[in-house]
Amino acid sequence: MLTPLAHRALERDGLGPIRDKVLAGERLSEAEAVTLFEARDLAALGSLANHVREARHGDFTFYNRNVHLNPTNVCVATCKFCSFARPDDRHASEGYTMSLDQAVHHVVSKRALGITEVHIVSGLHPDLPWEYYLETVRRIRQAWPELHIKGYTAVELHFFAEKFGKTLEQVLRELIDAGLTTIPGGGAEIFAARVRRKICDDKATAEQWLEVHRAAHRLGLKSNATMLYGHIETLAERVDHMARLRALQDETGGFQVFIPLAFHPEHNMIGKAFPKPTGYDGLRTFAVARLFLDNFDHVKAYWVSLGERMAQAALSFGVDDVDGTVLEERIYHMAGATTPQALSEGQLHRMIRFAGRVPVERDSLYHVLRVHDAPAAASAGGPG
Ligand code: V47
Repeated sequence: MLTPLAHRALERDGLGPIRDKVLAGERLSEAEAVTLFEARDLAALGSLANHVREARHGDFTFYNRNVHLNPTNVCVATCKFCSFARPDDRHASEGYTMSLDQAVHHVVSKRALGITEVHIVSGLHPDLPWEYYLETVRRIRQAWPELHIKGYTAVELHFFAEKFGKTLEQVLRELIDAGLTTIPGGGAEIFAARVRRKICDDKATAEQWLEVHRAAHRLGLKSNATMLYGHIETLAERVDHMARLRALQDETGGFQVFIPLAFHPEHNMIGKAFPKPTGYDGLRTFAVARLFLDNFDHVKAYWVSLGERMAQAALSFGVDDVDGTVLEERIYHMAGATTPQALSEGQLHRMIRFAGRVPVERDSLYHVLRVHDAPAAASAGGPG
């Protein structure tokens, strides 16, 4: 429910008509989304997004028990924001490529932890054969039949199709046969051509990224969508990004969740020019996403990218998912993230409970595995 104070603030700032559309369940235009980004009263904007969040999910806040696998950071692309990629693994350049045994062991060794998902993201390696990617999935599937395998961004899948002379359908079908179950949202960055030309001009275009997801949805795979914010993009370009996702979602219904990712400036080519986006910017981005993406069920605050405290605050700005235990994250930590490399289930519960929400363990398709509705402990502070 919107408080009288939020109503008054929205009226005062001329946002009454947008509020009325939201409350009536009507779709917002791109211009209205830009207006919301520019709203003066962050708390009132948050209340509106929270209204939509609670109407959809109540206090439920989703997380999963997952492990990340980054089999190689060797990459032929030269994205200016990336701190993870290396041109080769021949010298002491922090470039690495796991053998198949290492990659599979990295995942299977976590079995005792009750993990339900592996999230696989690699670099665009110039030499690895197609069998390497297929075998990674196949061997994890054989060793651990019930594990969800969320693997390979649209940028990687597009690269595989080009490099190995296959259609997107062939690439996806072979991976599905090997055991792939969903596709992560990485590689989307900002769709606007102006931005991609400047920060990632040698990987899949926006149209190609969207085409991979369209093909995946057609084959019955669910997928996620990200947006890298807080660098050279304008607010209108953020809205354009979300509008393209909303249009594809209207067409296929295959996206599960939208994940705004905060730019991390350390050890990459553009970090000196663009400091880390502020908490204010993060919160308004989550709120506008929740209000604009009326056909997305979930909005995720990836705690690794945002920090645990901001992720907790985001739960009042439209967010209903905090990702998971993560286990050994590399991409953000090479870009200066100071968050832990993993959180225990207990830490995730505390983060969620002390924001007044209910932790709900989900699987990769958002089936509820367990609702942890025990009351919060008596201490007032929550996670330190
Ligand atoms: O595509 C790379 C981003 C993404 C930096 O699908 C950076 O559930 C900030 O997509 N600063 C990969 N961001 C991670 C990703 C992801 C993460 C969590 C959950 C899911 C999901 C997907 O990381 C890349 C890029 O947009 N990234 N470098 C950086 N310096």
